[in-house]
Amino acid sequence: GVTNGLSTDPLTLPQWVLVQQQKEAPHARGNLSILLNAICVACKFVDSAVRKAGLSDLLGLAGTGNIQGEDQKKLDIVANEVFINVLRRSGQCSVLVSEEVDDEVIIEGGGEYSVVFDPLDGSSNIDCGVSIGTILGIYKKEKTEAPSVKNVLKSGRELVGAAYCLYGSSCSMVLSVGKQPAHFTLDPSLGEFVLTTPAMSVPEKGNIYSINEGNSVLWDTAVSRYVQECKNPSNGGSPKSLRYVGSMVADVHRTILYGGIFMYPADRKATKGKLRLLYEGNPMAYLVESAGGRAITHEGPVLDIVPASIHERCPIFLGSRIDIEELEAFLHAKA
Ligand code: AHM
Ligand code: MG
Repeated sequence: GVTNGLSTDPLTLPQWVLVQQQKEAPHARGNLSILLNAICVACKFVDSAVRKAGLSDLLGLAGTGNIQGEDQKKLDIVANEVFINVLRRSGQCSVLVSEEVDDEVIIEGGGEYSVVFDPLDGSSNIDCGVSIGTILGIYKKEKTEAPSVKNVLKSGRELVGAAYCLYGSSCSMVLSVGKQPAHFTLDPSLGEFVLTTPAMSVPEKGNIYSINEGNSVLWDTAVSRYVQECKNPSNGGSPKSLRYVGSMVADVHRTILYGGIFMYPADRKATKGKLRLLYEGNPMAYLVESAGGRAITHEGPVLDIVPASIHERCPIFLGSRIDIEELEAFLHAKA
């Protein structure tokens, strides 16, 4: 109920998790619930660090690099440490893969779950106060499987859950464990994520395209022609609007809410695209598909790719079902 403009019946993320467990798996031991609650705590910690970054000397470079040869920002490192520590302490994980850590982290005697994550995505936006986010994918291993990198070198179809947290004008968590994603908004005064949309669905079609157009000289013919079609539809319809934040979480969140298409294609320079399959492409593809949208590479579904290594990249096009179908007509056309 809403009384005097206040929801007097808030459902917090930990409560939602418990309700789901009682509904879906009444005999489960609650290990996934413990893991999801741990993720929730880490996201709240990072949100709080992001909000006060300028005040507590957390902006700027840390003076180190990660395996991708990228400079690490101080907040990248803080976020990475928080997620590693909180996930390890949850007791539910045996393998962790982070964008910021070269090798997989194996936790001996940990639980059945493995988590792949980008602790703070959109680093180029940190220092100017533009939205950034965290992306996570969750796998479960067989009890007999030894903890190893093999637990996560699986296609995205094997994910048991995925989530992102957007540190934006408000802090949003979008989470799916096999069903349509649920959207939670952080109530800063409660310090709790409160359920704001129980089941999200991507509009069938949108009027926004989102791509780093600065790379257009490097695109292949299909992508160039499709983007031209977005700007100047051959049926004489209205052009799409261009929106590109440069933080995948923000661009994907908008795409799920408003519809349209987000693209990071392979190009002449980045021959496998830029985004990482395990902790960027797959979790987002899983969430978008769970919301009724689609996510593909130049060839087929992102979720069908079986990764060979933990930091590999993949091209990605995701969004509204009809927009992706229109793109496919260009991708499959003979040059
Ligand atoms: P990062 O992991 O170094 O932050 O890079 C990933 C980000 C994504 O959030 C975003 O979609 C993309 O890089 C933007 O790249 P570009 O600046 O090349 O457009
Ligand atoms: Mg990233």
